Amino acid sequence: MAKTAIQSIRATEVLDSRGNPTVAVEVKTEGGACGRAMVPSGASTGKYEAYEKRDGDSGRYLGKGRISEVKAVEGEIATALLGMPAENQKEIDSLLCALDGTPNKSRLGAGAILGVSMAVARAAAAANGVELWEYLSADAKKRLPVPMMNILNGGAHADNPLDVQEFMIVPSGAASFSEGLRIGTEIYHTLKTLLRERGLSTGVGDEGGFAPEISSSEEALDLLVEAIHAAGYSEQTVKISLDIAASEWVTEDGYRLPKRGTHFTSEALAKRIEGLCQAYPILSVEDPLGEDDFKGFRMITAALDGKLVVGDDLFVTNTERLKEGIKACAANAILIKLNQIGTVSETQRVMELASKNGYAYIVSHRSGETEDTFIADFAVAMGAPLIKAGAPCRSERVAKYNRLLLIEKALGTGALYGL
Ligand code: 2PG
Ligand code: MG
Repeated sequence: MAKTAIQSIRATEVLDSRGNPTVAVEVKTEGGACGRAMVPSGASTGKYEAYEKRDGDSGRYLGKGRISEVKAVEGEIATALLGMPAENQKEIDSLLCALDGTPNKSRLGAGAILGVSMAVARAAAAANGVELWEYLSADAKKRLPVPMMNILNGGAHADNPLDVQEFMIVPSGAASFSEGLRIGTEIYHTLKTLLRERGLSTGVGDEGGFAPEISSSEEALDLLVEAIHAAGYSEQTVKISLDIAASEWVTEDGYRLPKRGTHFTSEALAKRIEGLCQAYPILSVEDPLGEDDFKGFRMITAALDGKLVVGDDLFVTNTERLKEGIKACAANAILIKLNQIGTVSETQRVMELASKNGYAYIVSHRSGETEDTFIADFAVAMGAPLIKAGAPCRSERVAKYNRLLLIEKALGTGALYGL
């Protein structure tokens, strides 16, 4: 039996950063290599995402248990995969999809499938004696992604009155990843001081960003600009990115801000966001419109020439959805979340399609995370120019940044950085 053949697959129900159950998977090879992975979970999930299967047993974790996915991993999936070489990632991922047999992985559950897919990649890397980023590398050039740090939280990630979900700072003008991370972190602490001075709360939301009792986007953006300047930086070095997460606002007749109650048509919402993008140093805007509003996306992409318009719920890391977007000229960048599609190989495929069609890609965490740092290695391996991993606060967010610091060190002077 080959040393890299899969010998065992185990799964465990563990907790994510919001205290909800998720799935951890451990894959061992005949040669004694081991790969572990944990699956994240979203709050503002797109309706076209792969299916996160929860038990629905109200007697355990308020119905949110993941025992059925654990059983799927240790039962059907393990039976099908035992003995296969762990390097056969593509074959294993196709087999997982075929075994599930549904278009959205709802039979076995996307958590079970992705947990196995990621743990297999880690086991193969370990069996080959290399780091995950080296093992998955598509390119000889190594790029460290620019961090998009979500330092003001709103929307579904915080109980404050802000309707926009994420206000991020992006130190794209820094000389290196470590310098960018330091700059972003200094701005984060400076923002904390500014909030305190104004008597605003410095409690944090799901992604470690502050969640003060402010309601207007302008007020939030003014605070960010002030914090950038007060920390000693300029808009040349540090840009701002927004995740509007507008799928959360969709109603039968357009959009309604859930907290403020204001109503918009697609055109009016696009205009409102265009206005914000022109008034502030904005690099990118994610999900400015809802997940079915390809027409609105096309409009705003044309209007916001030179800025990144990012599809998250719109594309859900899915090649078919991205193809539709390319045809419709909707957005010019795609957010990449492994658990939206459910296997490593499918995620790589959508990134290749994006790249071929001139769409930028941004690797992203979920609002419900774990200490797993897979996305840090994955971003480097895939040459992603940007990574969205939250504020420099809370260990499930910081773990990704710390992992990137270690990769940067390992790469030495060979590491590229910047957009
Ligand atoms: C998003 C993500 C991550 P969630 O909308 O981009 O920030 O949030 O994981 O809740 O979908
Ligand atoms: Mg989003």
